[in-house]
Amino acid sequence: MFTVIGERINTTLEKVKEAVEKRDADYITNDVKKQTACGATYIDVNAGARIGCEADDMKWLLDVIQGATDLPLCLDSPDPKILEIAYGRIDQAPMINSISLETDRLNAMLPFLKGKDCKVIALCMDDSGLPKHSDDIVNCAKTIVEKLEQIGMKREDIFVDPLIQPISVDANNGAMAVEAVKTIMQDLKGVHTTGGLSNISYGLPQRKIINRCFLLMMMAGGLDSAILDPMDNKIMAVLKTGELIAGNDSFCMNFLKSVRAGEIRS
Ligand code: THG
Repeated sequence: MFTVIGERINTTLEKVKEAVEKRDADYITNDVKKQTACGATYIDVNAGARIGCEADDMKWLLDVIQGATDLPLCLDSPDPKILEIAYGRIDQAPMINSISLETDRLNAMLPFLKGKDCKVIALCMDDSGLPKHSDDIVNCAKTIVEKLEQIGMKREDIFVDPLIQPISVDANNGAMAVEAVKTIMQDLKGVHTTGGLSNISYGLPQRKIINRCFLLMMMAGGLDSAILDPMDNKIMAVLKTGELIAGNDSFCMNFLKSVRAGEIRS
């Protein structure tokens, strides 16, 4: 089954930031309930935007969100200390977002992850910065999966993120990500692939149509998870139709169910 990571609880979004500042639990509760109803599998929680407040904001958000949904959470921070605090505050196995091959992050995250009951997102990035070729991404993926397997993690618990970069910056960034996902799914059998889809459309108008088309191309490469807005019903319709066409919907059951529920219309 495709894993949808709902991206809306992120303090870089102005409304979320305001709600967190005011400790407006109703706003967060309402949003999380909607993401849940729209078909999220995980709720991403990113409290990074208010400098110096990340730990307190994260704790408050986790308490509110867990009162609003039964879904597991995707703890989104580059800071291993924040992830430790967050992990201690939740009552269901989370997804940890994220680990990478950057030396400091890797050295802090491997001991943290060892023996823990969780999934993890592995960013294909090392100390040399953002990948420039799909081979860089695939090589990063292979190294990081090997390191995670060495500490006892199973491939089925690893979500490899090729690090999607804007198409406005380099015309090859879309094809590079698709190619990387294809090779990762072939060469590292058993892992999942995911990513922040909307990165692709950064800096362009009409971003949602770009995100939707990109999702479908990534799914053709084997993508089986994405960080997206589940309340965008058009991207969710593309997702479900993509699953149908990719052969992941036996007897078209899910597609037909979504049509009957009014979630998919031509
Ligand atoms: N990989 C991983 N984690 C990630 C990302 C990734 N976490 C953060 C980010 N990228 C994914 N999360 C979001 C959350 C919200 C939005 C986009 C990505 C969003 N953006 C608005 C848009 O796209 O139109 C604009 C922002 C705004 O309104 O301020 O909603 O790549 N592992």
